[in-house]
Amino acid sequence: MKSIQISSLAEYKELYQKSVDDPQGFWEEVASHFTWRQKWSHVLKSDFITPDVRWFEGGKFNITENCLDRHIEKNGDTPAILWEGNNPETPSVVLTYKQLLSEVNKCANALKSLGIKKGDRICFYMPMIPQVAVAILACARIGAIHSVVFAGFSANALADRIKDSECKLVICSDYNRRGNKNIPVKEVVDEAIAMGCDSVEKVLVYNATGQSVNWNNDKDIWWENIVPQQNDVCEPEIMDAEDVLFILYTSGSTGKPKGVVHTCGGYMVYTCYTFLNVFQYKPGDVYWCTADVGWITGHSYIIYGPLLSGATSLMFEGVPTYPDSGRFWQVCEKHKVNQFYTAPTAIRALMASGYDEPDKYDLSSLKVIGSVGEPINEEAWNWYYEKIGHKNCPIVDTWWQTETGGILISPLPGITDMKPCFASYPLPGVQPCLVDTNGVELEGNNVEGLLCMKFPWPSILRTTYGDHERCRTTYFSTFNNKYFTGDGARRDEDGRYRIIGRVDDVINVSGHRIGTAEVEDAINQHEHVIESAVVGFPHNIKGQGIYAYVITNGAIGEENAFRKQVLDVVTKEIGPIAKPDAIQIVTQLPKTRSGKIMRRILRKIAEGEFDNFGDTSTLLNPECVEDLKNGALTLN
Ligand code: 7RM
Repeated sequence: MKSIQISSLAEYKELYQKSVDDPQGFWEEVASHFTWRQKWSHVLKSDFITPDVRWFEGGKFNITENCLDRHIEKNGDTPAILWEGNNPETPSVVLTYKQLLSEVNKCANALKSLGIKKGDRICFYMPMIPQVAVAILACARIGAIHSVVFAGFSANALADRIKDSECKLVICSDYNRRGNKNIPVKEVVDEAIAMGCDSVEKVLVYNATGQSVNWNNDKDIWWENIVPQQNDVCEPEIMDAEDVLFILYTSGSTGKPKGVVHTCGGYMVYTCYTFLNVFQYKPGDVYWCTADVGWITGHSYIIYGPLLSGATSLMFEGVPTYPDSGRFWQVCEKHKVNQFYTAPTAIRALMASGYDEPDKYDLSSLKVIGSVGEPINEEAWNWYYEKIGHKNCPIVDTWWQTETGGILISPLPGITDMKPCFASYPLPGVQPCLVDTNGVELEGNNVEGLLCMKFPWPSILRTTYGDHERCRTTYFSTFNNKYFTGDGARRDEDGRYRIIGRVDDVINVSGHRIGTAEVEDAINQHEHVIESAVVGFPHNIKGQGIYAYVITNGAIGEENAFRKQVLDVVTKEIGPIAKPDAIQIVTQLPKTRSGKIMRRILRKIAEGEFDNFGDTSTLLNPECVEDLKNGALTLN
């Protein structure tokens, strides 16, 4: 392998085969393209899939040296981050690799001056501004562990996450500009800290908007007062490949969100390898991923993957519809974007708000367009292909998860073929399989089943923070010797995968994972709620919407006022992204004799499907089904 980038179908096939026959040899070669201070003792210590896997153990390095320092000599003046503000009038900001390294080092020295050391956890609650990238890399440079929380989560949700990983420092901004809104950020952090986040010693605040905020002299520090004056040299902390790089919380089917843990070495190798291959990035290209850094897509494909590759990564502060629904395309035109990566929900929303809107912009710079986060429907795929890609750009429908760290299944543009709505083929190094509910592997093609992985890849999660057993039971014990993804999928006659969606109690709303249990717990906080059950239903724009069935104590008064209160409770407990689209007030939920809610029935009714409930003979209260149907809300 001369470069990490695959350039032909023959090479793809050859490498895929090699990665199966000799995974150690395959990954050893990929890893040799990075800067290590000391070579690893083993590429991989396990020949089956387990969270106890170790990749490149004994290898010493720092990921930021690979993201920044090693590009300086040849590409120091190449833009690393190209920032576009919420307001189109705001001048863009460019940080070259040289400048970014200098900013990161200053910030790293500031973190040190605050007493932050290797292994300490830092919580980020930040808008999409260059400083979030600077601070994340600064954190990694000194060996501290970042835990980025999406700035749309509520104070409650933030507090839970800060407490779970006992963060010493919170880094935030004063406000967050989004569309024509100015959202308080520092205020939410204050509120969260007041909820008993005793581990937090300091709050580092970046003054992004200049508006006034409450100030606590004991804890709060302005970024402007301690970062700019630091020395711009900071020797990177030398890390082991298996030292923790970050924690990122994600929702599962049960309980509270889990802190998915990724380690330095495998994550570095895998995100760079996938970035270069899936987007076929070439020097000089401008790459744009519209995700928020609060999600895994932002971590892997705005920050680490692109910077490890020496790419120019565009970072956008705003929203797709401000000042109007042409904004994405205006930014593509303005910066001559070559690779564009977004979510189906954004594509559907923009298609709905102006089918021909993209025609007003010159999108001829685009070479590859990508999709991530949820299944893309055919209509959206076609619009994206025709109106954005002008039938010249391969669409990379990339399937992956927070837990996988990087893209596992995706077309390689210009290399493998493409079929609408198919994530298609696994990348070399990835061994997917489909199993039935008993865990029996489905051989051959044209089969449908549960998507698993049979062999580890370098950026597989290592644990869920503070609860290794939970990691093992959630992902590695449903089926023997396999990692279970939670998704259902189909393999077509040529071996391409089509992802159908979650088979567990996780709802994918606009590409964001939300556990039904989490939403139920939030709704149950309302004083007049006795019990609730939440399911997903197909939603035209969001992919899935949230449908809540609620049993009340009868003291709720006017129903719509009550519904509004329920939405407020959910906003307070989790954040606006988890607000139900429909709340049906019911007197009973369909339950089995063992007391389990039969969600299948609730899903059907939410879908507007009133028959074919399957076997309901185990229902304790079959009479409630008629009432549920009668009270059903019509949606979409
Ligand atoms: C990257 C990300 C993971 C879940 C995953 C799927 C769904 C993601 C696709 C997709 C169909 C895709 N991480 N998903 N990508 N479904 N096609 N290309 O989204 O942890 O937040 O979500 O998202 O259900 O399990 S995530």
